Amino acid sequence: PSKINLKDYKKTSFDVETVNLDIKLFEEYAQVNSTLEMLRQTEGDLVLFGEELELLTIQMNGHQLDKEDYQQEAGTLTIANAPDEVTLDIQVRICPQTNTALEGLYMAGSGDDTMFVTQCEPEGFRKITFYPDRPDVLAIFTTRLEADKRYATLLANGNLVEAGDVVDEPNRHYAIWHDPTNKPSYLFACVVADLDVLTDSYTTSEGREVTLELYAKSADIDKCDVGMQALKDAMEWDEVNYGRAYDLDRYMIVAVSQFNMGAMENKGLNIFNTACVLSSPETTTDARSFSVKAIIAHEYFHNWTGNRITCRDWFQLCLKEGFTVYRDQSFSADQQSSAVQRIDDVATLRAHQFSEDAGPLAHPVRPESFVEINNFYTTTVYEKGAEIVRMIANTLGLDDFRKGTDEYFRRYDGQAVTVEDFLSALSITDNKIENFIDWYRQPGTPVVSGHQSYDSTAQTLTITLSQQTRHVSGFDAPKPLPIPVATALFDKNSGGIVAERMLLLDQATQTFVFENITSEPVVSLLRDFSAPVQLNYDYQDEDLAFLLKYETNGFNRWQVTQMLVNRILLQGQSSKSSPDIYLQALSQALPVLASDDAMLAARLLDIPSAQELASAIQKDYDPELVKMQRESLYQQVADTFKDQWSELYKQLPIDAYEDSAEARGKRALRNVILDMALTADVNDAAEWAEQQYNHASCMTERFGALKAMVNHQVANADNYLQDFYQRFQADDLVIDLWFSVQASANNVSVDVIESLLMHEDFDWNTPNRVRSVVGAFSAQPTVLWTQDGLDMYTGVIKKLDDANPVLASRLLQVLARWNTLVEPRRQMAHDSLLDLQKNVTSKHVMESLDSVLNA
Ligand code: B3K
Ligand code: ZN
Repeated sequence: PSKINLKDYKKTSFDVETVNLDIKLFEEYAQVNSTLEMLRQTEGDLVLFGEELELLTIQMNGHQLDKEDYQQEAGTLTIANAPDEVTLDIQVRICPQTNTALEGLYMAGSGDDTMFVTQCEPEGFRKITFYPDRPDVLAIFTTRLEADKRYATLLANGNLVEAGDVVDEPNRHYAIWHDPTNKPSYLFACVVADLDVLTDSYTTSEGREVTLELYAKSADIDKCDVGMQALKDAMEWDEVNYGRAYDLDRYMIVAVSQFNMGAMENKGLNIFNTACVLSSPETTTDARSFSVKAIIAHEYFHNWTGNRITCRDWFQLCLKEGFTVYRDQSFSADQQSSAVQRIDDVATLRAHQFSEDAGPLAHPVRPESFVEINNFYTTTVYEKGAEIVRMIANTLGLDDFRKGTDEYFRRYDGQAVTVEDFLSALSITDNKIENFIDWYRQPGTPVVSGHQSYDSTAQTLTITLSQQTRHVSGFDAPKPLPIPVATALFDKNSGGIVAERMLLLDQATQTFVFENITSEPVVSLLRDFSAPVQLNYDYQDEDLAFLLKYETNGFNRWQVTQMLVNRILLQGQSSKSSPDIYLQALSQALPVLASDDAMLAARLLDIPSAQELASAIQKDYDPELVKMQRESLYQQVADTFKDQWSELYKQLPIDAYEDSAEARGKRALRNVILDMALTADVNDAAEWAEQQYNHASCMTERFGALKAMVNHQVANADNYLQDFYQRFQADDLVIDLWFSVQASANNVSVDVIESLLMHEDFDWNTPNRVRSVVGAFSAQPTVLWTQDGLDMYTGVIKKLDDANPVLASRLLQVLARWNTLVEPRRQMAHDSLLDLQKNVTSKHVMESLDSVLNA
């Protein structure tokens, strides 16, 4: 398979004006007839893409084409010397029933309980019919669906124009949908199913009455209210914050249990993984429910950032994803404490994106080449992409950012554009953000180091900052990036702020002078994580403890605890910080916070995950050692407050369920305290866990108790696991939790995983289920990086390579940092990867494996 390069971008020779699709579903296959009206826009052949299609006939302007009239090879169909105006009629046959890759049109479910859905982004439409399947070809779609009447629900993009019975076929019916908006093929969707619907409505600021419909299986329809409310909140939020109103009369969301990722923003017809749309207090944890709202908002926001304005080519993916993630993060920050939102977003960025950027899969936010674009739906494109938009917004200031986004929507509505177009619209008030383009081009996480010097005579504080980015092979030598560093100076005596400024570091090294500073202050940097960088400032532990006490920025209070923890865990033996200062600082902060902001208090007790710690280790990473150090620090924290857990726990009794930020905070803190108490061997803690499980008002409480019991192997843990299974046997998403709590248990072994994979409820065709076992297990580096662990894990990848290469490649990416392991694990991992290479064929897995092995 060949590389595709950004620099080779060319317009298509032919544009599509309109598409008429006729999709007939039968027991064993689907017949797809299409009519494309096309117009020449530049010289050259007419090129269509098509994969896994059985071509029946093709006509051009009414004439049947014979084999010698076109050329078919490797996924393309080329017609040379086509006239300037072309009508193509194409008939193909496809087989959704055997489509396990979950791209294109596929059948989900099994037995009597099946449905047909599509996933076209990025290149799935070419598995439905021949088409110039690229994001810069925009057309008007009309879709006719026909199927057996047992599939009562027939949906496609846009508005329903007509529906009825098929003449002479009493068991079949049809529906015709018309989408008035010009759209790329990756936003096409249809659904043929038997579903219930929750209906609501929303009147936009422009006075449009929009029907909102959320489709799910009848057993799940009572779990749709949270999603529906989130949709209405998101619609209003986008009107208020970006001046964007919805543009069709209907907005549909469909829940599907077999789906490769979270959700898909198809125009007017979103398709969602059940895990990302269904939510009820009894079955869904708070964390999951909160992310349901965020994902609903994310897909809704794509209507403007992605659909109305789309990407010129897939290299520009961050244009829609980075901006849309920034928008959904801002939306979520309005739904809870903004500090906690920022903490969660940054924790995800650090754990996943920083480690991606530090390893062999590092790539720019806008990649320059790819073999398989599916491999680039990464945390770098999404989360680092969002960080860039955030830096731009903060640099411009929110008013000018809004003027810039207004201009972006005004200028490019209805077009397929580039990152440069985005920056040029945002520069309408000011061109100070032009050099942010380098953030999109340069891979690697910059490290910002710095120190300060105070001149008591001149009463000045000088801060010196410098930046350094590792040179990723295959790219130009890194150059300095514009790095906004939000800074505040704190008076050592009063703890108050004496100066506040946004420093812009855009050279390799720079000094910043603060005047009229009457005594040496403590400096707080990178407030609210103003840039996606590693900070390496020459702090004393005492400074960090001071900031934990006095910082008014909630995010930075968390950040300093993380710095302290990292110092304790990661520095060389000799210079290692002692945990004392950290524990003292915690003991001052915790009691106050526990009553003021329970969610923040819960976060302050975070100890970075093993993967996050590993991402900072370049060589001789020893998973056992890191695990031991993490656990020993956790134990020290638990022991330090041993006498207080009981009181703190009792201050948080189980109340009637409420979905407020405050109630969620209390539940989160209660679960953290329960785990701490079990760690410290507090008398009765096992009993608290059982009580909490038995009297739980919601899943957060029940699952928190179960997890704690399983991780601490309390005497009754197995009985509770069994009880949990029996209670929720009929609910797939809860059974996913049941699998994952076992697969991610502290003491998990490869045998346990193997037996979970053999369980009668395990299903290789349901990505959620695969992730609940294999994904959960991959977070256990001490077991993953053993011969048995690797054999099992690579065995899974081999198994999925052909059936579902998108999922297989995603799982493989977890092994990217094998090269940093201590021997003999490193050699073991290398051998496993080489062996895997001999046994896989999909271009998805091959491309990832090539990069990973080139470490
Ligand atoms: N745009 C889709 C992602 C499609 C992934 C294809 N492998 C969902 C989202 O980002 O909103
Ligand atoms: Zn998205």
